[in-house]
Amino acid sequence: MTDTASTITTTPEAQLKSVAHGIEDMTIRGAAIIAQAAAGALGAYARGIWAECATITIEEFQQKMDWAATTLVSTRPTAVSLPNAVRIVNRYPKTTVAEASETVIKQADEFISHSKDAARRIGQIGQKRIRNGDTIMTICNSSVAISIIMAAHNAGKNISVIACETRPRLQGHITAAQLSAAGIPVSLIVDSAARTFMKEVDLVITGADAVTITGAVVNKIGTSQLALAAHESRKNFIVAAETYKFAPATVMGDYIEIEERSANEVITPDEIKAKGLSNVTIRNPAFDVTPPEYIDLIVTEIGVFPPAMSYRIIHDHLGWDLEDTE
Ligand code: RI2
Repeated sequence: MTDTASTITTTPEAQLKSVAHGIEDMTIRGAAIIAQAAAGALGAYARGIWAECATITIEEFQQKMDWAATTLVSTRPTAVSLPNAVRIVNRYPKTTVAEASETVIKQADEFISHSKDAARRIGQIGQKRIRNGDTIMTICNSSVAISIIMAAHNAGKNISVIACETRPRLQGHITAAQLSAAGIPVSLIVDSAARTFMKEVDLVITGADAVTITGAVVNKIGTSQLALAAHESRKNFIVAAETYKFAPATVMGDYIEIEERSANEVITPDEIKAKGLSNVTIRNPAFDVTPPEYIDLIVTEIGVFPPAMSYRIIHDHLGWDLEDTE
């Protein structure tokens, strides 16, 4: 299709790349939203290539869908919700392009609907672990951790929240704004104050980017320090994670890659120069790993589980068997 002054058109490839770029630069962020965006992009792409060329063969369709899947999965390496979503959506009968395309579109819609419903269910289930008068600490901006907190608030429980600002991208500001707008008393703290305030906290609730076979949880950098401080203070540490954030590849011994992002997020080149830090190495891992022994409960849309039950969820609920190994 050609762009003219009167109509701005774009190709299915350009549309998919636009979503991939948004995930990469974190315009689209949060493990659930990333997964929903990838699912939607795959559905739109299948629809687009089928509409663009009715003579496309099933082999050509498959090649294009494989390109789309690889493009999306390569954007951010840690949140397993992304490859899980792509794997779930990008399965279709290798019969006709019409049937394949319709299957991808249907599965994309179903995944997005399931993901939104899962967040609601996690809120309903998780809020039962919050008592009236509780103070909850959280980090980053997890839509499902917020779903639990909001569900407790909407159930009439008198709660307050301590939100860690979450350097370097300060997603904690989003959490503080969302919860205070709902009328929940919120305190915003610097991340390094987490242990100091832990004595005022009744429980910690975080999200997850990945849950491994051992029940370890990969989440925003700083999460493991909250878990350590909660463990020291004998406070419950609860993780909110949909089942599609559990990591099948870890069954076969794979590690979850911890994304290392640009140093510019931590300190700008001008600041480096002005502060005489030119010979200093700036490290910026976006996530860390919390061992299962510091996690009391994982709240999923199918119920609450101890970290040790992770394999059951991967095997029984994600329907993942050893022979699925790539
Ligand atoms: P939900 C986010 O990562 C945070 O680590 C958050 O806890 C996790 O994804 C899960 O978010 P980033 O996208 O899926 O901010 O619970 O790097 O919204």
